[in-house]
Amino acid sequence: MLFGRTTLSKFVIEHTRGQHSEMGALLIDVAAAVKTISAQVGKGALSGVSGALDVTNIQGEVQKKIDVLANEALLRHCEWGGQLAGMASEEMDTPYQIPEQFPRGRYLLIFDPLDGSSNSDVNVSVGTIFSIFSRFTAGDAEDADFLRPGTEQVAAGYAIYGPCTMLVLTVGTGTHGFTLDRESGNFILTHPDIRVPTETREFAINSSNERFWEPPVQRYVSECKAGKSGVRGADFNMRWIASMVAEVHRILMRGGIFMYPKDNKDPAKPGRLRLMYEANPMAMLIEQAGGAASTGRQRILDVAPEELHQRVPVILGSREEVERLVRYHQEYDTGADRPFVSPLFSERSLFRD
Ligand code: AFP
Repeated sequence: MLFGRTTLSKFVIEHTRGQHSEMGALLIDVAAAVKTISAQVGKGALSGVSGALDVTNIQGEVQKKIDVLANEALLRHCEWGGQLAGMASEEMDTPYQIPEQFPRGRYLLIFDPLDGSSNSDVNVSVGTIFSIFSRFTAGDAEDADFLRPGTEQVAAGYAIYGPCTMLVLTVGTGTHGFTLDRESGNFILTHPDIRVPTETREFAINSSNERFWEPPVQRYVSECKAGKSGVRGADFNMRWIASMVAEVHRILMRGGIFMYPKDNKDPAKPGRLRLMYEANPMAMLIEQAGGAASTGRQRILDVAPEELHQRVPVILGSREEVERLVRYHQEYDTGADRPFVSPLFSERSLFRD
């Protein structure tokens, strides 16, 4: 029944001809890792790898067995092919050197093997996020080689492990979605050239952090919540899955805005999400689909990374809403807006000292 449909292999071979022809083979290896992870995640409690390990990763987050397994799947599937100069992962403190016995190539692969894994025990969609950079030379990558702005990504994507498994990919020519046909084992192009609607009436944010947000974000969310009776003159809906892949996937499918903004919960952390393997690849996918992605004060893809596991504020999705929130940040920073006052944060609020 699926004869004649475009498979992921056909797509990447056709879309990476020329300058990036070796990247096609790498993407096919990434897809193989994704199928392995999908099979494990799909087994749920039957996999024997549910639950936490007694260790934390570089982020200070408790590692789950399935995080480690997903990490291993990506390393083993991608290290041998001769396309890579190195890999880096959320789950490893320092970049991974390609073992001596394998040839080296010029690409760098950076990934979050299982984003949202704290949701895996409750059977909510989770995902793998990846980003690919190209170096000018082949050979072992130095740590500094990974610290490149998102504008230099040559490919980015995510896999979502939900009711079905999908791989959503960009090689710089639009954002395209492939659905895993479990019978044939092929990823089939089902969502070519995804476009994020420019307008939306749906926002996603963890509002339990409201008291820690900056005024521009408080202003934006409060206006959305005011609905028809407020300045926006329209009712908004809110969603929060706490799984970035699921959130971004919804936005690619039907629009919306996702925010994990700067807050003052922990002044040492300028945001919650990681630049190199969460924000950058998602920003490239969203921009390639016609959306926008910002920290609130800078285009995410322009952020110059200082360290591999660096965190950034993330605001992405439908262009008009992201631009509105960027404007609110500018107005706040220049003092052009009237001070934003919410009943929760007013002079007599419980949250004031
Ligand atoms: P985990 O991979 O540790 O579960 O983190 C997932 C995540 O980084 C991202 O997918 C969510 O958007 C975000 O965390 C949710 O964070 P909160 O629990 O603070 O809402």
